[in-house]
Order: sequence, then structure tokens, then C-alpha cells
Amino acid sequence: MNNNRPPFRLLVWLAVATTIQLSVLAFSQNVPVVQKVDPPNWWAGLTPEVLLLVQGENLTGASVSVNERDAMIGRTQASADGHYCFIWLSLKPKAHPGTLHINIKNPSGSKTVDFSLLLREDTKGHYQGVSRDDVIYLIMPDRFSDGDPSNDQPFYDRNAPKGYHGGDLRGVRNHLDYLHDLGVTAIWLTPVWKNADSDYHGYGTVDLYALDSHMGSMQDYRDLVVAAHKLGIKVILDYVANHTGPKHPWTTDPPTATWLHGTPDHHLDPTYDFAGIVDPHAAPRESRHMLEGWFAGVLPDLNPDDPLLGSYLAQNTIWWTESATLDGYRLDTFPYSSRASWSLWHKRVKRVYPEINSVGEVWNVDPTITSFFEGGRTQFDGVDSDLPTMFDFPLSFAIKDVLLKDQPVQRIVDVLQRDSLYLRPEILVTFLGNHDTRRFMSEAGADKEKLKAAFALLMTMRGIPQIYSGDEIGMPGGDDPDNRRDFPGGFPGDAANAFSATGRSPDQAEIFNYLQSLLQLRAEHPALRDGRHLHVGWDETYYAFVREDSKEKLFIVFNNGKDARSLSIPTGDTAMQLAKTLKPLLGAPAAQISGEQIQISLGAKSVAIYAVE
Ligand SMILES: [Ca+2]
Ligand SMILES: [Ca+2]
Repeated sequence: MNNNRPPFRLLVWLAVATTIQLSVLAFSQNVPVVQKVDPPNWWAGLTPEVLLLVQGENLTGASVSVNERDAMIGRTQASADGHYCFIWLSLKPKAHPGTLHINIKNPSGSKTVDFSLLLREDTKGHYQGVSRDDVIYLIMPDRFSDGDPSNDQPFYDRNAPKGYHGGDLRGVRNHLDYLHDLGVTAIWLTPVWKNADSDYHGYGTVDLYALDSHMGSMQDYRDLVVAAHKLGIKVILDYVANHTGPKHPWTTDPPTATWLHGTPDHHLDPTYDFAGIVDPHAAPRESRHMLEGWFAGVLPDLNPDDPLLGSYLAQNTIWWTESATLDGYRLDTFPYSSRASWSLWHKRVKRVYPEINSVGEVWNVDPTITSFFEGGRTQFDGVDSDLPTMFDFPLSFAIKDVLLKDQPVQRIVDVLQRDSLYLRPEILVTFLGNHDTRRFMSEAGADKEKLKAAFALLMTMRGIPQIYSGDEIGMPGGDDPDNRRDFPGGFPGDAANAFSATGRSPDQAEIFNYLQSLLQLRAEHPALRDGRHLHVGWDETYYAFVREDSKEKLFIVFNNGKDARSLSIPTGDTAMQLAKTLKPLLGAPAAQISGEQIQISLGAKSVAIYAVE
């Protein structure tokens, strides 16, 4: 703890005791027992108040006091069964770091809880938010690299597709140079908090205030972020507000009567259709199962509209952000919690971290559906989600359908033509795949040329691109959990090491090198990051477009044909009308401009990029 001041105990003579007697006990009671306090600590000067959730026994009717001059108990609220007590702890703006002694007392006795107020880290270089200058890399830490075999157990079995494989935070830190070399500027780690049994993926938490032991220690987490920031790499928290794991203690013993939607015995089956939310004419029953059903039929559904849980979740997010100096959020299963609750969550988090932003998982093929969840405007129901941006699932499906199923290029243009549905299409997070989808290379008809073309589109089109770890070396992988195979070279005894240039197969190297050159191009050309995206032309199998800002213009042509094509692209009344010459980039074939036509011979399933002069 960072504290140069004398312990508060010495300052007691200055302090004013604040005690609130809740109620007179109508029955005899045992001494208060405290098993857990959420959050386990806070920071001096971070917020004017912190809501403590004390879990234990015999807490009903207890009086709570704190004998320190910088803190005051606002009010308390205990559950009827005495297992929980909420404590509103007010903190002075200039509260000093140190240990608060919170006394919880009933007629049978008392219990004192030590609660640390830490000194905040310097905020410079932290809590940055993600921007169009970033390229995000998604890592499932258990499957990336084992940097500390001492934390591999329990449930460690590298042969079990759904067991722990040993990867951890130190493993990620060990390979930051690899990511930096590739050109990545932000990493999104799937949840690192404590899960039960063999839930290696992290999406079934049993304690929102603990790191899973397989991941390492909080110090490992902090060390990873510090090392990442030194390389200019941001770190994104995967936040799951919709549900917990089935073994979370709340499942059978929730802190309030409305903490969860339902109980293990009586809850709604889930649906995964967002139409009932988006449709202004829908009856509540059309969204009830989606909002309140237990995801996958087993995950206890949190009710973030419970005001206490709403406060708990926002505060929990702030605790992780502050603990590890994080830079952004990926919001899991975004539509499955009410947008009103997300709005409050965003406001609470932004109050502390104005620069930080979030990207929501809104899994749908249709931009008319996905765009509804974007924040910044009030929808028909009077709610503004405050969500800055989301993953561009419609574009991801379109790119794969076009390249892999030979669907008309119009599929991609269709998505872009609906960009006016969004307030900020330019910051949508674009991607080919993630830990929930089949890998590109395991889709029917995939090959490395198509993957390279897909990456070229991703890195030249509008949006903030996200790469799923392993796709940069063309890793195969079918449906979950096959799409979560171990990264080669990250684990003891691996036959090959794809983290090293010499350890990559020729195919792996070809894909990696091409993607690396695309990221370098993107870094060198601001127009590819923040320029306007303008159509030039398209037909069944080609699409030509421009990215331009006030200083430069790039021309990109995609041939989705199964064969090479000699294209003659009309440029009249387009952003290319006045173009004089085309300078090929990344090995693009020569292209000629004659009058208002551009002539290009382009190989099958390939993308060519030009600087326009
Ligand atoms: Ca390990
Ligand atoms: Ca829900």
C-alpha cells in the first residue's frame, strides 16, 4: 500500500464517530461475521462515495460506524437473512490514503473490518480509450501462452478442449514484443476473473472481485499493463454484466430479492432475437426471454436494473480499471441487459474516466438491428444506451460470405450503404472472427489467398480493426471450442514456435508478413485510419473504393473472382475522377489511368492498394 501518513488509528482523537442504528433486533442474534467485502479496497480521491457489499452472517440490524475524519457512513441496508449488508461510505474529496476501520456491531458483539484507501496511480498514459489509430488483438489467455507453470492446476489438461491449458497473464506479457512487431496497438483479453471448475474461458465468474488463479496474480496483471503501455499497447477489459457462472454464491443466495432474474428452479429460457427490443410496436413478452432468460439455459441472469446491482457493477468496473490501469471495455452480450442499465453504467464510469470508451457485442447480421444499440441518441423508448460503438458483425458476415461463398460483392456494399444508420460508423470495430466463431481458415473453401484478401479489406475499410489471435498465422479451428486451440509456441513442449519468425511455416510466414505489412501501411497512412470511405464502383465480383483525408488519397480494388480479371473501372464523377497516377503499394500490379477509366489486371481473390497522385 502507498501510504506515508500515520495510521488513522492515531488520528482518532480528531475523528467524529458516525453511527447509524438501523433497527432494534426483535430476536437474539450471534456476533456479526464478515466473510467478504466488495470492493476489497478503494482509492483516496477517486469517487465521493463507495458502496460496500459486506457478505457474512448476523448482519441484519447491525450498526455500522467508522472512526476516521475522512470517511462517513451515509446509510446501510441489510438483507433479511442477515447474509448481506450494503454500506454507503462517503469519502472526503481530499481523503488521505490509509486504512479505515469499519465497525459492524449488534447486541451480541462487533466485528471490525480494515478497508484500505490506496493512493491513485498517475493517470498519465492510462485510461486512454480506443481510437481509429488502434488495431485490436483478441487473446484468450488460457490458450495463448503459459508463462508460469506453477499456476496451471487445477483442471489442467492440455488434451481437454474444455480444460485449462496453462496460459496466463505472464504468458501474454512475454509476447508483447511479438504483438508490437505485428503492429498491434491494443489487446482485448477474454475475462480474467475467477471462474469455477474447468471454465477456462472466463465467462462464468464466481467472484467479480478476484482474478482467476490460473491467470496469475494482480501484480502479474499490473505488470502486463505497465509493459504493454511502455510499447504503446492499450489493454481492454472484457466486462460481463449480463450473467455470472452457475456456481456464483449469488445463484442460491442473492443480496437482494431482485438481484437476479429468477432462481435456479424458476427462470426463463433464453432467446437470442433482438427484434423485440428494436421494434417500437413489440409487446414486452417479445423481449422478456431475451432480457431475462438464463443465457445458454444455465447462466444466472443478473438484473442490472436493481439499483444496488447497477451501482455494484459500475463500481466493479471502476475497481478493475483502477487496479490495473486499463484503457477500454469490451461489453459482453450487450443487448441482453437493459439499455437503461447500460446508460447508467456508462455515466458512472465516464465520470471517473472521461477518455475511456467501450465496444459492445451486438451479434446480428443486420445493421438496422445493430445500429439501434448505439448510444448518443434517444430511441423511441426514451433510452440512450450511451454505447460509443460496437463490433461490426454485419460486415464480418458480409466479407466472409463474399470471399468464401462467392456471394456478390454487393453484400459488402450493402453493409456500407447502411452506415447512415449509425452516428459513428467510422469507429465500428471490424473483424473477421473471434473466439465464438469458426476460424476463417476452417470455413468451407478457405485458403490463404482469401484470408489475405480479407485482411486487406479489413485494414483498408472504415472502422477500428480487430484480429483474433492465431488468425495472423492462418490457424485452423472449427466451432467452439476448436476455435480456441493453443497458440503454437506458447506452451512447454510445443513442436513449433510461431512467435518467432524462424519458427513459422512458409504459409504462416506469408500470412503474418502480409498482415504485418498491412498494419504498417495503415500506420503510415492516416487516410486509412480516419479518412472518408468512398465508393468508386462495383459489380458482381469487384469493388473499388477510396480512403481520403485532406492530405492523401488511397485507391483500393478488390477482385473476388475465381480468376484474374482485367478491370476497366469508370471514374467519372467519383473521388477518382481527377487522379493522374496510381502508385502501387504492397506489391499491387501496375494500373493505368486513361481519361476517366482505370485499367487494372488483378489476380483472383485479391486486393490491390494504390497511393493516388
Ligand atoms: Ca500457467
Ligand atoms: Ca439479461
